[in-house]
This record gives sequence, C-alpha cells and structure tokens, in this order.
Amino acid sequence: MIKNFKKEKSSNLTKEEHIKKNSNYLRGTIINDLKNEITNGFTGDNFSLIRFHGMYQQDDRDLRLERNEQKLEPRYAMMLRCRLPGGVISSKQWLKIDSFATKHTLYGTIRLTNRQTFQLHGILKKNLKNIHQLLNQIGLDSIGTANDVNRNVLCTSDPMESKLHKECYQWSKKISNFLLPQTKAYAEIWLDHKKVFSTDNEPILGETYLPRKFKTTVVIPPYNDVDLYANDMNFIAITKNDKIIGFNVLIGGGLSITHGNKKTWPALAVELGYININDTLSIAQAIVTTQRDWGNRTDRKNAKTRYTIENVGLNIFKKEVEKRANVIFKPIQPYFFTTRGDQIGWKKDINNNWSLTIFIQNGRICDNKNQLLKSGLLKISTIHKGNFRLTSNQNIIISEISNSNKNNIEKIAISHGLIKKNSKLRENSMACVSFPTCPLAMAEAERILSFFIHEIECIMLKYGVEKEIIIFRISGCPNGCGRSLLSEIGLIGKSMGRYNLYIGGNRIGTRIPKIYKENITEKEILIHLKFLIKNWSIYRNENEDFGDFVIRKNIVKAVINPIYDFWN
Ligand code: SRM
Ligand code: SF4
Repeated sequence: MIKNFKKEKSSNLTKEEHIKKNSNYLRGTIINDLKNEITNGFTGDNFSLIRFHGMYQQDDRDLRLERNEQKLEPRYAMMLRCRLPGGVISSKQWLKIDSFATKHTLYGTIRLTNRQTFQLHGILKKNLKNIHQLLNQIGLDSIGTANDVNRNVLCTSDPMESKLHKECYQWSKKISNFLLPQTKAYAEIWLDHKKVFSTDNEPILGETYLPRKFKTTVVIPPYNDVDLYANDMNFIAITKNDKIIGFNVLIGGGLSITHGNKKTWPALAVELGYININDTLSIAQAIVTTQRDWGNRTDRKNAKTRYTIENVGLNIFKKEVEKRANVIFKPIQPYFFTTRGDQIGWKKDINNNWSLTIFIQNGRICDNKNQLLKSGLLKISTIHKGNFRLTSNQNIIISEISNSNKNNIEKIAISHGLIKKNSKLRENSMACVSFPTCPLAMAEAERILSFFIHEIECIMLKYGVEKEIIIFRISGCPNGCGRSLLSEIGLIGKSMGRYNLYIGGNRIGTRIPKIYKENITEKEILIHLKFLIKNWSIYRNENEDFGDFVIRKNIVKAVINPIYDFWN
C-alpha cells in the first residue's frame, strides 16, 4: 500500500509541516512582526512563512563576524524573488523595479536568476510593504516563488520562435496561475486588503501545501535553455503547422544532494507520456496532487518528486496521475534537443522585428568600471516599446524591437558596454549567488566565477581550443542552485576555498557529471583542469565535446542511473 505522508502520525512530521499547519493559511503572525521595531528580522515561524510570500530573510555574511563582535543584531534584510512566468517583463515594469532597487535596497542591484526571474537583495523590513504594493501596481507579485509550492514556471525564451513562444509563454502563465496558492494572506498582509471572513481553501495545494518545492517548465524543442531535466514537471511542446497540439510530459528531475549522504542523489526528469493540449491543466493538477499526497513529509531530504517516484515506482505514480486526471498517457512523440545556451547578439524574428540578447555575467545587473549594465538597461527601457525576456541562463533578451528603434537601442547598448565579445566558455558559464547573501553558502560562487573563467580561458588558449564551448558551472554548496550537476565541468562548494570537482555531463544537459576530485583547492582545480583540457585538445575525436571525451576515455564513468552510479 502507498504510504500517505499527509496522514502520518503528527509526531513524525517535520517541523515545517507543523509550521504550515499552524499558519492559518500562511498568515502566521507576520503582521505583528511588521510592527515590531526592536528587530529588523522576522521571528519564530514567520521566518519560514514569509518564503511562501516570495521573500527570504538573510544577513550579510561579510559583516556577520564584525557585527557579532560589536554585539549587534546581524544585518537582517530580505531578498525578494518576483513571480515572472516565462520570464517576460515589460520595459515599463523594468523602469519601476530599477528605481526601487536603486533607492530602497542595500546593494542597489537587480539579480537575474536561472529560473527566469529577478531577485532584489537587501530590502529592509520597513520597505517590504512598499515593494509588494509597487509590484501590485505594475501587475506583478512574488507569490509562491519560494518554499513548498509550484515555483516560477519556465518557458523557452529563444527569440527565433516568435509564434510558438507566444503560445508556450501563455501556457507557462496559465500553469503558474492555476497552481498558485489561493489563500488571501498575501493580499491582506502586503496589500492591506481587508480580511474576508470566509474559510480559506486550497483545492490543489492543500492546507499544508506541498511536501517540498516543485518546479515546472514548458519547452519548445530543440532548445533546452530551461534545463528541463532538473525540474519536477515538464511539458515539451509537440507542434503541427506551427501550433502546439500537445505535450510530452516528463517528471521527477532535481539536482540537490547532501555531501556524503548517499540517500540523496541528482536525477533527470523521466518520460510519462504524451497528452493532448486540452488535458494539460488536469494532468498538471494530477501530478501535483499525487506528489502532495504521496510525497514524504517526515524527511525533507527525501521529499521531492524524484524520491516519491523512487519510493512508489514510476508506473504506479503514472497510473495514479491517469486516474486522477481521467486521462491515459499516449506514447511519447519524437523530440530532440540541440542547444542549451542563449544565442547572444542580434536576431531577426519572423515578424521582421529584432531582438538583442545581452550576456549578463551571473545575472548581476549593476554598473561597474567595465560595463554600465544597470544604467544601459534603464536607458533602453525608456525608449523600448516591447518586452524584456529573462532567460534561464541568467541573461536578458530585449525582444520585439522595431526596425526604427534598432539603431537607437544599439547605440545605447554599445555606449554602455552591453555588447561585448566574450569567449563561448564565458557565455555558457553559470554560478549561483552564494556569498555574501546566501545563508547556506559554503564557498564562493558568483564572486569567483570570473576568476575561474579567466584562468580556464588561458588554458584553452594555450592548447588551441579557445573557440570551443565547455559548460562550466559553480554552486556554493550541494543544493546545487548553479546547476553544476548538469555541466561538463562543475564545482560544488565544500568550505571556503575548497570544492568538489565534477566532470562528464554533456552539452545539452541530459547527463549528470561524476565526481573527479574531492575537496580540492582553487589552485588544485586549475592543475587538474589543465591536465584534462590538454588531453582533450590532443586526443579528442573530431568535434568531440569535453564532457563526452572524459567519458569515452574512461576518466570518469558515465552516470546512467544516478541512484547507483552517482556515488559509486
Ligand atoms: Fe536555489 C535555496 C538561490 C535555483 C536548489 N537557492 C536557495 C536559497 C534561497 C538559500 C536559502 O534557502 O536560504 C538561495 C538564495 C541565495 C541568494 O542570496 O539569492 C538560492 N536558487 C537560487 C538562485 C537565485 C540561483 C541563481 O544564481 O540563479 C536560483 C533562483 C531560482 C528562482 O528564481 O526560483 C536558484 N536552486 C536553484 C536550482 C536550479 C533550478 O531550479 O534550475 C536548484 C537545483 C534544482 C533543484 O531544485 O533540484 C536549487 N536552492 C536549491 C535548494 C535545494 C533544494 C532541494 O531539493 O533540496 C535549496 C535549499 C532548500 O530548498 O532547502 C535552495
Ligand atoms: Fe546558496 Fe548553495 Fe544555492 Fe549557492 S547553491 S545559492 S550557496 S543554497
């Protein structure tokens, strides 16, 4: 019999389950904490509950020791993550966000995330209502961008797919809205809506929401820019005459592990089957509610969809979804992927409009001596009539630029240093945020990426492979936000200045890399990479990618079934 963790004895449930249950549909006592001027932080359960409203409490880790020595409270401030299904934001909305970031955040930056949205770090508690009210005025919100719900829904952002993109984007919005928490807590707390005395109801998510975070994508093959295999639920568009007629559905991807804990493993999403387009929402609901009821609520490290599938078996999970949706999956339709990265630069779309994809190192939008990214994008948004599309590679696309506006936008982009020649290695690199804001960081990621890229560029130049792509990614801890476990060379932080080095993922993101060296220093990493890249340059087959080479040469074993192969 399938274990229903919702009905598990209360004493076995995790602390988070009790917090959700006792929260009165995510309200807790957040309102009281907003009035409390003694601390800049949130207290008790509210620390966790504000995440459902799209915020994380953080403190600047660079200042932690100093403030501790001075007997001061840590420098508490919130990070807010906006909900932006499909990553589309209008230039008018961007103007307002930019202005808030400049005036009311400690860092003055905007951070594009690898899930097609932006984060504002360093918002003091006293400014939180202002940002939510501003978001509301411009038609945005931050509901359900964190904690145990369906997160920001991704969709392929490639500008060449104008027609399909529109449909795909509509689906990402539909699915995001459909799976949103229904509680009025957000509106009451942040938008000052009057409390309506009717009983709250969460028909899909349930009173205790999901056992763990849940991630969804809508994908137009052959582009795998969203890295779909890392997600819990994926809809791969199958088209006829340039229209989406249905979706291949894949479930159960996820990348986080715990160092040394063999009960955790990364997994690629697996195929359930093909569905007609009209069945999309009922299938989404059935997958989410099955995970809601069958997911493990007694151990958060075993709670994501991939573990539920492993616990009950894929076939049983599939049958339950079919039963709940009253839909039978048909055989998977043919599909394939060719790319994962964004095509940086100018592109003309089928409507004869232009789009400009700008590479943003780490997604950090700020001005510095080499590049006036923030000012440049701000200036562009004052004259751009179309949208911006945030990509899952932490870049930005200025889309739907008319012929008449192209020159003006290009001039601004060039004068602010937004169009630059970068190596393919750099353009395809990624790092998570890590220090100073991430409380879970074990080693640097964003702040050290450029150093590593520069050093690897030098190695690649020395061995004549400087024009090649290697997917290189860093995560500051094994939660793996930088998607290092879908890279050809991936680093995962162990402690300050030390990382595990993984190699052997592939270019399109369908193979998990394997550990090559454990707990090594930055200097040691570069020594190993020099050796590996040198060998690749000499012994590779024609056009053989780095990741494929290290597998063919048996430098590491291919991870085929991660449950067994990843650790052994
Ligand atoms: Fe993440 C937690 C940043 C994508 C797996 N992630 C965090 C937190 C919120 C730390 C925390 O819990 O206090 C980080 C905030 C740092 C900061 O200061 O901003 C954080 N994650 C990020 C972002 C900003 C990384 C980036 O540089 O772009 C990404 C935000 C995405 C978004 O807009 O929603 C981000 N996180 C990911 C991904 C990649 C993805 O989704 O494609 C993963 C791996 C995929 C997966 O889910 O398996 C990921 N983040 C985690 C985990 C591990 C979850 C798990 O299954 O165990 C945590 C920790 C947790 O949830 O307990 C985490
Ligand atoms: Fe923080 Fe770890 Fe995620 Fe990096 S991988 S943002 S260090 S939780």
